[in-house]
Amino acid sequence: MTSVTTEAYEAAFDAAVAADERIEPRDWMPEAYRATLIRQMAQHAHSEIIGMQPEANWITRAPSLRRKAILMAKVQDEAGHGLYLYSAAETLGVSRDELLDKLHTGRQKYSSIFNYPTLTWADVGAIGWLVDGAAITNQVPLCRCSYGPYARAMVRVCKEESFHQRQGYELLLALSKGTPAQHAMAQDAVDRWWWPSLMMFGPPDDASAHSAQSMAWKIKRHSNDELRQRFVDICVPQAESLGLSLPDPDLRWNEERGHHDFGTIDWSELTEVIKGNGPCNEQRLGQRRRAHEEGAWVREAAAAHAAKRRTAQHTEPREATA
Ligand code: FAQ
Repeated sequence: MTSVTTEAYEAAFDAAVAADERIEPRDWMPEAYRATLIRQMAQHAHSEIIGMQPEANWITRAPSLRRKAILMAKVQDEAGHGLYLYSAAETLGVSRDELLDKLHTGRQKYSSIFNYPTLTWADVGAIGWLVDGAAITNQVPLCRCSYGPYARAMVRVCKEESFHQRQGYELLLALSKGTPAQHAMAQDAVDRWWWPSLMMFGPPDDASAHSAQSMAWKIKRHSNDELRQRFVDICVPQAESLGLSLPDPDLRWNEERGHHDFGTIDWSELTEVIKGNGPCNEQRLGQRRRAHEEGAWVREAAAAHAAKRRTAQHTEPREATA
């Protein structure tokens, strides 16, 4: 391709992004745009499937049949989200095997939040309310991402996440209104999950390596700090309705800004968790690698079955349709 043609392609790409048109898999795109999307979408997909682990830990111990059925459906939904996202990433020319290999060898990340333990049943509620709540706040703008397959996957994911957030809220409400011991369990879970949930939005804007470029490409529509602030503003009245407090003495309404001020986040904790030193990093990745190895026979059987069907179709007698 001559440089004149490349420039023409670049101009067409820039014009499409400026006009809020969607970039589709067969469209020309800068290599750095493709790489950024693969990085973010892979991290997102990995988060969905690793995110199944902390909650799945409670499926066998859910306190009622109703709660168990809800939790099983939620964990299955997360697996589904991973599949939509891996499929969407594959439209960029990478294979699912390659992405999983990068996850298993620590060359791609997943969300820091899933490296914390689920110590009590109330943690299932706190994950639904706070973690799914943060995920929705981050992902609703991704429904308008400039890359078509990612944006479309997000529409369905957000609908399901919204159900997840409500089930978490409802679970916490039941505990908060229950016995004093149940109320204390709910409060303890919120105390432990609040700050890690704020870290899900990523480093502060002045330390976010990718935000400016991703926003210029309209992959991200808002900065990490904007979305974090939006999340805090949404959570404060919800915590009040739940009858639970948020563990931040500096949290207060700022009339001038029209937002809640909140305390300083311990960014060294996020850095450590991302580096692999969180409370459960080793356990989560170990479990993921084991599940992948133990599932090898399922992938092989599915591939063999597909190959058999293809052969059968080719050798089927023609008279049947003549
Ligand atoms: N954890 O320059 P930025 C869910 C990394 S899904 C780990 O700000 P960017 C559903 C970042 O990758 C939750 N790493 O980066 C669910 C980059 O590293 P790199 C996942 C983090 O991409 C609920 C570096 O730090 N959601 O919860 C984190 O512009 C319940 C510099 O950061 C998504 O992935 C972190 N918290 O913005 C499932 C949403 N923050 O790649 C089960 C899509 C930052 O250079 C149960 N992703 N890093 O090596 C995004 O929106 C963005 O990627 C951000 C980060 C906002 C996460």
